[in-house]
Amino acid sequence: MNQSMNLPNDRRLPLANTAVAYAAFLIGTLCGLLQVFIRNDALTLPGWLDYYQILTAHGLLLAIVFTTFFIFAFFQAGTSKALGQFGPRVILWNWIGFWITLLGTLLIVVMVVSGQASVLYTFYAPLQAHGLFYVGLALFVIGTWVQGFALIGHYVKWRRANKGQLSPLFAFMTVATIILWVIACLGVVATVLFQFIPWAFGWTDGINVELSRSLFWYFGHPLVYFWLLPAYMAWYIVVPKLIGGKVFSDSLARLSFVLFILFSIPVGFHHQLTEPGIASFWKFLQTVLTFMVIIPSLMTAFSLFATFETRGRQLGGKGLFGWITKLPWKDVRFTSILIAMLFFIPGGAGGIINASFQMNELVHNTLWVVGHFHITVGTPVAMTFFGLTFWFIPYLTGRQFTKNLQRLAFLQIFTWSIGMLLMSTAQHMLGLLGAPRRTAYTGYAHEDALAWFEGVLSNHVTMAVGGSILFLSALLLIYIVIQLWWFAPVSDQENKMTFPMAESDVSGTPALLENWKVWIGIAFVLIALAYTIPLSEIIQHAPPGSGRFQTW
Ligand code: HEM
Ligand SMILES: [Cu+2]
Repeated sequence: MNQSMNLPNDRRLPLANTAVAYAAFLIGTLCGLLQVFIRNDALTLPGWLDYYQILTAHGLLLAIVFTTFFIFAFFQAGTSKALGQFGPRVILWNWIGFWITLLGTLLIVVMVVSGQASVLYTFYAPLQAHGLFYVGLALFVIGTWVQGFALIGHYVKWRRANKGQLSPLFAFMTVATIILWVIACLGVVATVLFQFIPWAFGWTDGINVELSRSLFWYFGHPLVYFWLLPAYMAWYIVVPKLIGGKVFSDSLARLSFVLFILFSIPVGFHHQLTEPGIASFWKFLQTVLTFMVIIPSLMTAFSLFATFETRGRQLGGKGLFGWITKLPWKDVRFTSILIAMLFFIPGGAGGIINASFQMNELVHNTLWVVGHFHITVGTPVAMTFFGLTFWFIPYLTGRQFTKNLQRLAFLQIFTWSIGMLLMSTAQHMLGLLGAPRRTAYTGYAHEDALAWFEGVLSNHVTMAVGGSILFLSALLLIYIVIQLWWFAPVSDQENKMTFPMAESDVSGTPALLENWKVWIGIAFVLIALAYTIPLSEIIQHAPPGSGRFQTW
């Protein structure tokens, strides 16, 4: 600890964020472990602890807290590297934002732990949590905005000092992600401030459920891009550097991020395909817009593999696939992220299935969906963050990622991959056979249906085995994090970690790509097209507001 006291602010800030991220990760994965055993009827909880309480904690701690804190750590360290050291105001506002986000997090956690907010991480009305839970959510969002705007302030200053120049790719992508996040949060802020808080504190009688769900999903889909884009930043910028290559195309990279801003927001209805109260036309329109995201996704996939192939060939790889063997597989910082990418191939394909109007009918609310997000956010994003952690903490603490730790890191990503393969495959299969998600036990189905759940893979036991391996892997990661933070040898000059940022040639990149006014403008036009009419219909034709339900 003493050593970290002396670190400069642009190190301490990301370290503070990383600490919260990994604390949340540890508790969150422990909840996951309990879940797989409870669902498998191998564990019964004591009366004071409820399955849905644990599941709420799991979703929030991993999908919201772990991701967000880690992302800000990455942004802070990366922008101070790409654009130069933070000034005192940027530092101050980042800290203020960090503390507000943390305060919000603690309030949320206290409410969930004290059993007053078992509403799951989507907090659908008419389930009602204690009012302070929603206050916690609001603080959380405000805190991230303050950190986000502090970083944008740093960026604006750089642009003023470097008139007419495109910003470094890392900074551009950070700004794009923060813009996406701020626009996305408008929905959740609206429903929390104007619907949930007045309702939970008893200032209003009922809540418009459909409106709250629609506003939630206006936020909930771009949320997944808020997780993904920082992982893509690692893929576009960090990985090429690790393998000794360059960014394949600067303009392609920037264009793909711009397209993500445009096409990830006006699409929330694809989570509400089974809901009455939204006319099919609007669901259809938003589904079409959803599929537009395939374009920047494939652009990303193409660029990355082109970088790998170019580099592999430079290193002497021959034939169609010879370049693959030339990549630095022994470097866990690379290998972890490559495996993360591979998981994203079935993950993305599953997403296309989920978003397809008819196929959604089959998988909706089943364990399939749980399988899906564990091979999207739970592995491609999470394991990219693990891969970053291996150099990021040494970079921040000035310690060494020793050979022994590197070996443990391989074991960690290997076990995470195996555990996830087992767990998510079981979840996908069980889901196809009709096993529901978000239920504490599954023994209530018809006996014929129960027999379907006795396959080798389509089995809650397989899911539990996978989940247990995952939890062991999580513990191993925490061990590595602690070592890198406090115990690994302090690095000498030779072993010092740097922040790997690949070169990106901006000479062919049109300046228009960094004209945020244009892109934010188009984003709002698309949002208005996709949402104005259906939302006003939901408001005008609303049934009487719903009363509160507390099922726990
Ligand atoms: C030890 C590792 C993990 C295990 C054993 C695990 C297990 C599970 C299980 C069994 C469920 C479904 C429960 C149900 O529907 O009844 C679930 C839900 C979920 N998991 Fe995980 N998980 C793990 C890691 C992660 C990670 C790393 C993330 C994200 C970064 C994540 C995000 C989620 C989310 C968002 C849900 C949905 C919660 C809800 O339906 O409200 N999980 N997890
Ligand atoms: Cu979505």
